[in-house]
Amino acid sequence: MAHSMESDTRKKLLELFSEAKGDFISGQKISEILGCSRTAVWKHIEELRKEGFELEAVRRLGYRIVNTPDKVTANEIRLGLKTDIFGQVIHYEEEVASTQKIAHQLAQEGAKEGTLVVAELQTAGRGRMDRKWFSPKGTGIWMSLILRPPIPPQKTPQLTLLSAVAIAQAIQEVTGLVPDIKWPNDILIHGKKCVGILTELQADPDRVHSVIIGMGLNVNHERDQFPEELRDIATSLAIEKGEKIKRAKLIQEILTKMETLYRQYLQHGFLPIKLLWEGYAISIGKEITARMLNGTIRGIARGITEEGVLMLEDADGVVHYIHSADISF
Ligand code: BT5
Repeated sequence: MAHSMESDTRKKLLELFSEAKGDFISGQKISEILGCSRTAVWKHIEELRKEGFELEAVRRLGYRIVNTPDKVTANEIRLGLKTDIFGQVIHYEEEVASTQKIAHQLAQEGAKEGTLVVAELQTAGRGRMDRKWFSPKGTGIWMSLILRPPIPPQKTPQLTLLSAVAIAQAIQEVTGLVPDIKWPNDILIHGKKCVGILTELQADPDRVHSVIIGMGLNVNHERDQFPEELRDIATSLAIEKGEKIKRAKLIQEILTKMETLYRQYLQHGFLPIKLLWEGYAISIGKEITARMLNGTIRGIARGITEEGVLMLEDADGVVHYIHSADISF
């Protein structure tokens, strides 16, 4: 596996281009700021070009960035990223079994909060309960974020809901589409799933070591790129929007929204998140079926508790508190 943790120089160079907002920066200035020779600058530029960045070079004016590729490399995500913590360390891989697996490993080795693992392709992407998550190359966002929240393990499902809100907000901001959240971990557009979230823990009974938030978004898939069995239940943002979306831009927006909500959450608790979540929720007030490991309950979804637990009222008026289930309408 080729690891790509780019050099600080490259990071600085991308920051420079980001600050220049499409204007030229002279080679001289770049070499002064980066503290390297003009030849070295030129080599870095060539490297960026190989990654698909379009850079214009004009004599006496210098370099400017014309276009960024639709890639999810660390460079792409970094260019213009405005967070303090989330995504400040990025592990990008072309191909992985599952970004969750790598994130778990890194978390165990002590990775910092906010570390992001992202890949172009997952060969063994997974959903809850070992279900498969379809993660083809180049069209989706397959990523895992490492958090180290000072909360007890039983509260971590709240982070799934927090992530769902952040992703919904980011989708709305970038595409203008208005997504729905289906408790607990699906985001739908026009009734079809385009995002799945998988929250996993490394914890003792009373202490969380890390929470790994796995996020899978169908972004630029076309209808016929989905396997038969998903075609009627899944969709992508591009299908719904009618145009392709820059994935790195969306990742940046997700990280930004998540960081903001996470700060709010740590400061004020779950209530503000719950209110936002309810604004996107489609299951509440509706008749639904909840399938759990130990049985099925049909009833009216009455809402979620302060803890993020679903309240489901059956035909006898009994309210069931559901921690994890699959919901259908
Ligand atoms: C989820 O599980 O929705 C969580 C998916 C999390 C995926 C991310 S990608 C990055 C990170 N690395 C991983 O390995 N995983 C995470 P669940 O609620 O169990 O839903 C799984 C079900 O969704 C499957 O059984 C299929 O029916 C359906 N499905 C599979 N792939 C899909 C896709 N690409 N789009 C929509 N639905 C899909």
